[in-house]
Amino acid sequence: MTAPDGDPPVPGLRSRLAAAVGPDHVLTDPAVTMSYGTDWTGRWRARPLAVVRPGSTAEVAATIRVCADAGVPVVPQGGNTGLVGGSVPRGDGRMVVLSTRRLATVGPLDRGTRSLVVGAGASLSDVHRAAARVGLRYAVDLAARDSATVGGTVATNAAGLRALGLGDTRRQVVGVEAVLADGTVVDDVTGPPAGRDGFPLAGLLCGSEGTLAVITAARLRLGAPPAVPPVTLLVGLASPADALALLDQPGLTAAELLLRPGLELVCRVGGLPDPLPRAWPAYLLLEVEGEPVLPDDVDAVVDPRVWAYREGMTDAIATLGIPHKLDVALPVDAVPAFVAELPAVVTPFAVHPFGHLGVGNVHVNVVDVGSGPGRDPDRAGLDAVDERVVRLVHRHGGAVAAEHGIGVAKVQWVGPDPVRTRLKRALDPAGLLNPGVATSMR
Ligand code: FAD
Ligand code: 2HG
Ligand code: ZN
Repeated sequence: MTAPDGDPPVPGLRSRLAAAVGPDHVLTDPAVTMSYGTDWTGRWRARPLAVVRPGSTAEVAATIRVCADAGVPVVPQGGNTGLVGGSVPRGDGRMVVLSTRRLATVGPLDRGTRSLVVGAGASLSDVHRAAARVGLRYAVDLAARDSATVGGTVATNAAGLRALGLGDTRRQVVGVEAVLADGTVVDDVTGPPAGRDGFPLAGLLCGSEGTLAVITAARLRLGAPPAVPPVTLLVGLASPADALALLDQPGLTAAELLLRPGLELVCRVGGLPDPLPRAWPAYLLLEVEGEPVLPDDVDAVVDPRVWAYREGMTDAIATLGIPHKLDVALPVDAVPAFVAELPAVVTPFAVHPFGHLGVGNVHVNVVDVGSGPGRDPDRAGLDAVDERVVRLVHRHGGAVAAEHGIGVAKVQWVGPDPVRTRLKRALDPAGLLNPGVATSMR
């Protein structure tokens, strides 16, 4: 394969990849591959050298070996819904995208341990449906459930809408099968679910962001759904600080914060009515398995459909332009002050903060409201704003990376990590897997 535009030629790569996965599953036409080279927000974009779509673990291993021999970096990609730029190549014509979407098997289920083996390319919705068919549920859920894959959610340690009550992905992964950077297949998925002969791969690979191995399958723990449907309500609040008093109640599975400008945006974009008779500066969506505990005078609507206001945020913000997303973690009590200080910090841009208040995870979305979709946010000067938001996060005792991972968006803020660096050197000494992601090495 010869890459255009002066990129280094990689002789014979295409035919070797075709031998590994079949010619139909090696894509090189930019009209097709650019969608794999563009992240969900449109902020990161680079032409893949090729997109390879293996249909089995053996084909993943063969692909990795071909790329390792040729010295071509590999970007593992699932649903490409990641929001930190880690699922697309860096630099035109330099990296192969390994798409896991054909690894979409669901099952078998082990009834005794209530655990389900799933291919890395299965979507979260596939897992939810499989769990529901046997009267169980999978704890992790996101608005991107139809596209986000099991491999991607393990690789990012996705948390999502019910992390408060049910835990993040790490809490659900019992075992993982993966391919290392030299093509070795490692596995603690097959065999008895309680077997622990090998190294606990789930702990190693949850949150590794495609930098240590390509995950090909996972064994996921399923749980019993609540005996009666949960109560979902949206509460109007005079300020985000008022939300804190509502967090301490039994059976709380979700506690999601919205501010009035964000809610208005979702209503406008989604054609939704105002959810409460009067407008409030802030809103808290609560999901409670049991009886919610609320003050008498609270303005609230009880209806599971209020999830639409919360789940519509990301799409609604995308209509304003390409946002700078900083998904940050804060001590829960610090969230109201952090959110109150944000507008001054991001000026002259607009900010839409929202997120998983119950676990202190705030999604800071900074937008150049004048830009409209498609404008390059870096040229608009949003980069400089990140620095100021990061300083505010640190002032409040927070961390810059939370459920979305580090990707390329946060590398400059997290600094070198001795454990990450040593693991990377040990498992991927040539820097084949997702170079530039989550670590400044290679
Ligand atoms: P991708 O975007 O394809 O990849 C993400 C990262 O994982 C990349 O670094 C990639 O290299 C790596 N990767 C992917 N598959 C593999 C694999 N098989 N082996 C090794 N590495 C791999 N995230 C949350 O945590 N909580 C939310 O509530 C949430 N809501 C979202 C809502 C919307 C509308 C959108 C667009 C995104 C949301 N996200 C959320 C972000 C995103 O959905 C998650 O990060 C998700 O885990 C990514 O899954 P994916 O399959 O799309 O992975
Ligand atoms: C969510 O919680 C996602 O809806 C996306 O993590 C957050 O769009 C975002 O910033
Ligand atoms: Zn989130």
